[in-house]
Formats: sequence, C-alpha cells, structure tokens
Amino acid sequence: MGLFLGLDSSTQGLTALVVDTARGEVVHQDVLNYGAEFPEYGSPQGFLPHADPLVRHADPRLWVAALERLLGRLRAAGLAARLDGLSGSAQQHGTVYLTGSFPAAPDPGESLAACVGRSLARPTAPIWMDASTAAECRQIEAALGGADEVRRRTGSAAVERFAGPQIRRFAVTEPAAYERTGVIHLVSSFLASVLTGVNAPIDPGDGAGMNLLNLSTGAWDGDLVSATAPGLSGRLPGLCSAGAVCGPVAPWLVERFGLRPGTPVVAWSGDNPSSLIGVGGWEPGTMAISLGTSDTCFAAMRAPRVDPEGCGHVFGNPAGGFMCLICFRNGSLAREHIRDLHGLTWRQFDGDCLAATPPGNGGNLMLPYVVPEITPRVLSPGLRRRGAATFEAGGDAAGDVRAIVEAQALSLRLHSQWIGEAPTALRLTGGASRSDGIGQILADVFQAEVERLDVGNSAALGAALRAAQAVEGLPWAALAARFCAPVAGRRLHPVAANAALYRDLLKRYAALEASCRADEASPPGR
Ligand code: XUL
Repeated sequence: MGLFLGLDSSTQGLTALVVDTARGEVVHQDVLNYGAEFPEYGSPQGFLPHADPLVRHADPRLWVAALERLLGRLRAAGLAARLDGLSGSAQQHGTVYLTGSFPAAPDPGESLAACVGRSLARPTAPIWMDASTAAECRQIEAALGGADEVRRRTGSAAVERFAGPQIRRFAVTEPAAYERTGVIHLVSSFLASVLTGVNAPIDPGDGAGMNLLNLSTGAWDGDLVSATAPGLSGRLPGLCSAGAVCGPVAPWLVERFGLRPGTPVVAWSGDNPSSLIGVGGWEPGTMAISLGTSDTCFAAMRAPRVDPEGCGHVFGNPAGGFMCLICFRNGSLAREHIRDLHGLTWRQFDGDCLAATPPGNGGNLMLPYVVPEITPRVLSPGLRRRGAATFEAGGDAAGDVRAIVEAQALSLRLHSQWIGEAPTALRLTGGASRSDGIGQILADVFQAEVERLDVGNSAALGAALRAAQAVEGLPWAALAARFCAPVAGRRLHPVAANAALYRDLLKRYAALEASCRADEASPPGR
C-alpha cells in the first residue's frame, strides 16, 4: 500500500493527482492551465493559432514546462519523495518528432523544456484537433484495399487526427525534417520518456489510436507501417503491454525534484483509456461520457465490434481486452462559444439558462459545429440551425444555451447506437459534468440514470490507479470500489415524461444532421 501519482496532460492543462491506497483516499490534486500559466507559449487554449482551421499544432515544450512546474510543486508539498510509483494519461493521437535518443539530462540551471527542445526534429506536434490529413487517409486506405480493411485491422477507418495519417503528411510535405527524425512518439510515450530519460514504449490503449497497430496481433501492422511512410518501422517506439513498468525515474529527476531513486514509471496511456479506469468502467456494463475540451463516450467492450459509419473507434482497455470510443470535437469549445457569445458566466449558463428553458426548447434545434466536427465528419465549421440557415449572434441566450446542450446530447445518443447496448446508467466526468443542467439533459435524452464521482478528473485518477495496479498488483474491482464509487447525492434520474419528446427530437436531429451532411457533400453552385 502506498502513494501513487497520476498525471493528465490534456489539451488545455496538466493535472497531478495522488492516491493513497492504504487509506483509500485521493490525498493531493493540482492543476495548471497552459494558457493562464504559460502565456509565453502563445497558446491560450493549449494549441498554437493557425490561419487554416484544419491545422492544429501544439508546442511540446509547453507540456514539458508544465510537467516541470507541477513536479516542483509536488516536491514543495512534501509528496515527491514519498511516491511509490507514477503513471500518466495524455491527449490522444498527437505526435512528437525527436531527432533520436532522449537527452541524457538537462545542463545545470537549464529548464527541462529547453533541454527537451534540443531533441525536437519538428518544433511543433500535430494534436487530435488537426483535421488536415484527409488526402493521406484516403491514400492509406487505398494502399490497404479500402477503409473497411483499415478498420478491420486497427479498429478505426483512417482518421485525420490519428498518428499514421499525420506522420504520412509530415513525411510527404517535409521530407528533409522527416529524414532527421529518429523516433516518433505519442504525447503519452513522449512524456513517459521525459520522466525515464529513455525512449518509452507505447501502450495498447493509446497505440490503437494510430491506424498502425493491428488489434488481433497486438503488434505494429507491417502493411500499414509501409503504406504510411518510408522507413517508419525504425522510427516507431516499441509496444508494451498495458501496465508495463517502462523504467525508473531518470536520475536527474531524483536530483531536481527529490523523487526516490528507482521510483517506477508505469507506461502512460491515452486520456480516454485512463478515464475508463478512473470512472470505474474497467469491465463492460458502464458507459462513460467525458465532457471536456472534446466530448467523448466510451465503454469496455465484450467483443471488439466496429462502427459501420466509420466514426467510432476500438482501443485497448488498460484492464485487458478492448474499449469503444466516440469522440466529438465540439465539446466544451462549443459550449464556451455560446457562453462567450452571450457574455455569460458558467453559473448563468447552467442555473439561469438551462433551468429557465423547457426540455425540447420549443422545437428549436441547433447543430453544434463551432469547429470542424469528427463525429459525424463535417469539415466546414459554423453553427447551423433550422436547416441550412447559419446561426451567429442570437438574441435569446437561454434558448441558445439549451439548443447547444440538447444538440450535443442528441448527437451523443445518435452516434453511440452502433455499440449495440442501451446503457442503463451513464457515468459523467470532465469539467462540465459538474453542471446539473447538462447532466439532466443527458439523463433524459438517454433515459438512463446519471452517476457522478467525487473526483472530477477521471483521466488523472485512472493514471494513478493504473500505477497502483501495476506496482502493487491490486485487483481492479478493489481499486474501483475504493476510488470510483458514484456519489449518492449527485445522481440524476431520467424524467420518464420526457422520453417521448426526446425520442421525437432525436429523429428530427438525425434528419437535420443528414441534411447538413448532404449540403456539405454538394455545396450550392457545384
Ligand atoms: C479521442 C480524442 C480526444 C483526445 C483529447 O479519440 O481525439 O478525446 O484524446 O482528449
């Protein structure tokens, strides 16, 4: 029994969470917001501005600078030296390009970010929000004989934000820089490498989000690797099993932050696989909805099945087996857009607006695309409602707030149907899960009980629990019972009287979405 640290490097910030497995308690939580704490990186929302809305890159040094600051604060809190192990969770799919082996150690007085910066073969990392690789996706699918074959092998059709298509674009558009690249990491394996001082392996949870891992063999798929970029197999880190210890913390971390020599670093994973553990969803039966920068919906799967529409994914479950995942790019970004459009606070958004409007919003439907969407694929951003009419500054704040939240809930319901199991309970996590108004809409749209946990950041909690499980061998069921029990007073019950209304609205929403996709497929004047 001991203390385990979970780190969550998300799109907008870094969280540290420490669990004490003897006491069954979370004993420390700390959060850094990239925009607020590191203005010098010019990334108010965690990524670099770009004229092309399809391009989204971040500066990997920002993630490292945040790691350095949080480790310093952990030391100041007297916890660094008491840790028995650590692991992490990171935004999925982003790729970091290094010249080769990892820098041995920072020079005296040199920041960790500057030290790691010396090893970057590409100054920026495309992240999960990047949608610029449609051509590369089609090329990879064509080389493999079609989208179905890529989906059969990897659990997903070729997807713009996934590592493989991103690597291909880099190799094709910047061949000299690709040539200089010695190793390509995911954000998760990159940060694990920073902590161990050597190139860390990729785990099956995050590795499955690359269009490169063959789910049935658990190894890199030779055909996909060759179809993606020349000489790629020599540039990919190794694969490890979920929960593998990838090394002790690097000696200079011991010196700089007072960690105990030999503290085990357990392989990092993606934020969604980590969240699956953090919400207690390690075995089938619980569907989780994470309301963060992206909204995601995920669950452990009895058997891997793929989404015929091509938007859903199958990833590795850190507890063994598989999980499904559906990701919506317009999560909190879309909610924030409406909040800011009407100059609201979150309290007004939730309390005044959602509470003051009726379920169904008087039939006022919206589509929630502030930025290009992943599920379904919608490339031209823009909020639309009532058919193809474009919505911008609306006069009715309360109506717009309900319209965006209902649209997101209906979209979640519509695009999770392929999983094939109607959930009886939803576990909500992420920043917006605090909102009772949003939770109630989800309960009504799904006609399922909404459960919420004490810990808001389930990805960081999941990372800490994965570390504890790997180092101490504690059973998942015992960890989940101790750390992931829903809080009785925070349950929300579906209102049966709203079932028919939302069933009808779901049909109308599906028709509106279909008309938007048809408009996009054949824009006026084509
Ligand atoms: C999942 C996805 C996002 C990122 C960022 O496929 O793209 O959820 O992991 O959180």
